[in-house]
Amino acid sequence: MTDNHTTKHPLTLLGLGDMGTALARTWLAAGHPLTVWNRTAAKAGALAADGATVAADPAGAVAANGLVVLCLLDDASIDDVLKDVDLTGRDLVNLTTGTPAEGRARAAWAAERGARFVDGGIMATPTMIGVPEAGGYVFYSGSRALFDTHRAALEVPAGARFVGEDPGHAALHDVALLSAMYGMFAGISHAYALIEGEDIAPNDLAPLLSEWLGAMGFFVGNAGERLTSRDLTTGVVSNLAMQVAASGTLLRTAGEQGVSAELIAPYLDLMRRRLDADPAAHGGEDTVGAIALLRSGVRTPQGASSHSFLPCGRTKRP
Ligand code: FVH
Repeated sequence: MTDNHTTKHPLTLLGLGDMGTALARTWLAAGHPLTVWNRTAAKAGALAADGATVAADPAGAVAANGLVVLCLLDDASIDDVLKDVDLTGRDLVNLTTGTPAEGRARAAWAAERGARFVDGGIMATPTMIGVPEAGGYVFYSGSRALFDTHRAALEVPAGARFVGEDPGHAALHDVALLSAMYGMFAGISHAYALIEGEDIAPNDLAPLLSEWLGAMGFFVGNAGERLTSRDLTTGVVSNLAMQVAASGTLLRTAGEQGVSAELIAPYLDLMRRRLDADPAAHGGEDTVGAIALLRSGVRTPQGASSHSFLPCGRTKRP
């Protein structure tokens, strides 16, 4: 502990799971006076030894400081912890993973209780917390005034990126990035399954996969540009008609290797449906056009809704 606690930013943390504990350690190491509470009290023991004040209950923890950070399992657990607690005048920062709708509802809930609110989406694992070179950060959205007031404390565990005053947008950014990550995990899993039982070592495929995924990373920016310009055809180098034809090879190879295509088939199917909707219109696109079918939520070539932000050709509802 440092001698200059009074110049530091006192705060309360509710939730001492793996992530909450990692957060707590960074605030304590930086000399911020920290009050903690956890449903299972034993998890607070090591932090108490490092200087944290352990509150007896959530009400006591919330009363201790103006800034109250939540790092609980899910949105429902927030109700369990805070349903009977006076939040008047508190600044709530919710680092519990949730949906955009949960973030917006939680902001309204906090306002009804006289609290300012910011929602957060943590883009880091516990081991990346307090390790700036690991590159972890947190998306924040909601009250800009709250964020500006507490920014210095919030930047202690990891970088802070404010993404707007819509309290749903931190979760939306979080889930968008996580969804892309799981898509990548799915492709990698399929690739390793394909070589299993062959004379190809996973450790030999690994650098090839990394290199290839890095090279294909251009698709992120390419898709962003096309979604913005709505130009799906200029400069396309691997057109949809060719990619759909080639996708049969991927599916046959999965069959030959005895591997389920369940992880890659949905995306290949989406490409095919986009092409089938209007081969002349969509054959010269790349795969960005398939996003229009996702927005429709309808699994037919005619199913894209009028809400789509992409030109859909004949994919709009008749
Ligand atoms: N760990 C990770 O890699 C990810 C990284 C990205 C962000 N997530 C989210 O962070 C939230 C907390 O995650 P965590 O890793 O700390 O999760 P756990 O170790 O499982 O700890 C959960 C804490 O929540 C408490 N809790 C659960 N249910 C209740 C309840 N009904 N009432 C009160 N507290 C509850 C639990 O208490 P206890 O089991 O120790 O008594 C823990 O403190 C989460 O949203 C991740 O999605 C982590």
